[in-house]
Amino acid sequence: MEQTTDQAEWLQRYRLMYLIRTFEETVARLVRQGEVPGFVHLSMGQEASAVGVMAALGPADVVYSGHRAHGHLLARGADPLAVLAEILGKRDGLGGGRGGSMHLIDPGVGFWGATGVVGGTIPLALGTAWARRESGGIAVVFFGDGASTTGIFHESLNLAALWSLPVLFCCENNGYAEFSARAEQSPVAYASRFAEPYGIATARVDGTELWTVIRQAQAAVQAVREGRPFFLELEVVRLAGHYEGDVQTYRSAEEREQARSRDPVWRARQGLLDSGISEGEVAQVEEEVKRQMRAVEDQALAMQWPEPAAG
Ligand SMILES: Cc1ncc(C[n+]2csc(CCOP(=O)(O)OP(=O)(O)O)c2C)c(N)n1
Ligand SMILES: [Mg+2]
Repeated sequence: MEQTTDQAEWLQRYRLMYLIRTFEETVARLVRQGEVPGFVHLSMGQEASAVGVMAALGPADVVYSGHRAHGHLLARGADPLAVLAEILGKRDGLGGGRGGSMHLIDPGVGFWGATGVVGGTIPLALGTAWARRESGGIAVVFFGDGASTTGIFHESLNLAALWSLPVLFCCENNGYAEFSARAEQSPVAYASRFAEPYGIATARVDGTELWTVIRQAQAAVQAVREGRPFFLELEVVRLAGHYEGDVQTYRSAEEREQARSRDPVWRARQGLLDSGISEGEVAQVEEEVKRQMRAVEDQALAMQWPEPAAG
């Protein structure tokens, strides 16, 4: 079948989501094999949020993230080999192998950094937005529902509203902060409610549905380009543990099963098939991505470590 432009674009977005999933499955296995120094937080269940928001951005926009950042960085267009090399601590990784999974950065694709400090990049996005008011670019910051209970988050919302900064707050609400469900961390059910008293426009969407995220992100980005902050809450699922190795005794089997039924990669795949793209075409994309990841893994494992004495 000859593809229409739309179908080609959908397939391209799905490829990216599938790449993020396959990348993280590879990382999970490498953790089990003892190849990964430091902690790793996987974003399985949050792929539609990453790919959907990035689809609404332009090259002049700047993105920040937190400790669950692999998907954001790959969706922004980073080279999977350079990302995996960094996670493995290799010399040719994005940060020379010194940062690891929680401190990814790639200014070349407009990704100005991730951090293990919960909420830590939110004020950085404010500073970037301030500096970009004249140039037209916007700042986007991803953080979790847990980060929305920190002081730095509220200080940032206050200033962003006061100064009408072009910043898009993307809260990925996966219902957990480490091992605590939302109801155990805050009496406020939804993070976007925090934005309302500051007069910041909000939207709360199903963050597991790619096309919903794209549509809503485009509207949000448009508002921000006109000079107003916007708070986009993406309701996602956390399909993995808080960190790799977390046995999740605090989650019931039913709740985990329910989360799996909202798997964004599976939902995007179904959407492709419903739109008339054949099973064969989808399977071919998946095969190509798996082959790509096998090559990336082999190359990353063969790379050199940094010199201990090097800066
Ligand atoms: C300032 C700070 N406080 C506490 C922690 C410990 N910590 C690491 S992840 C996390 C939970 C974050 O939850 P959320 O923002 O919802 O992100 P998620 O892990 O769900 O993606 C906490 C409390 C930290 N890293 N930094
Ligand atoms: Mg969370």
